[in-house]
Amino acid sequence: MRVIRHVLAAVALVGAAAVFPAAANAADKVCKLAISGTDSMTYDKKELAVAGDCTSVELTLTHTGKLIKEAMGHNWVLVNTPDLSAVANAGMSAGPANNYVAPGDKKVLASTKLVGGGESATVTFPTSVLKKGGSYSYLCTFPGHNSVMRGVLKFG
Ligand code: CU1
Repeated sequence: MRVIRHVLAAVALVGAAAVFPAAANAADKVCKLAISGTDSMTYDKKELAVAGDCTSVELTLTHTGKLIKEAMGHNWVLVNTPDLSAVANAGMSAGPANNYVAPGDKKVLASTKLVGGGESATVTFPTSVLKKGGSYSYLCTFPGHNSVMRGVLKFG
């Protein structure tokens, strides 16, 4: 009987230890955002807001059109606003095989893959890449799209 009690106590301790990592993550807050792209080369939103207590963002881009991605592909790329043109140009050079995002581009804060009509893509990124009170730009880097497919993301 005594042995069983010891075993139960050990199991309880292991259980408690397993709970601690979860408790440490209790402050994590994943905030979900959604944006759509259309066959008319537009996003449905010009502005996105992320609350200051979000620790990460899960953004889903949905292409609500019917055109294939080779003709009307869209992605969602987050940058510091002054880097917008540089990222768009580097993306164009990188081409469709890289979803029009230059591999390893440090100016890219987050990006989804390229999607065509009826498809969607999700990217999750930590808000540690953002500054509280900051304002950022997002764009579609498919060639020619960023002139109209761009918007502002605010954090905090
Ligand atoms: Cu696009």
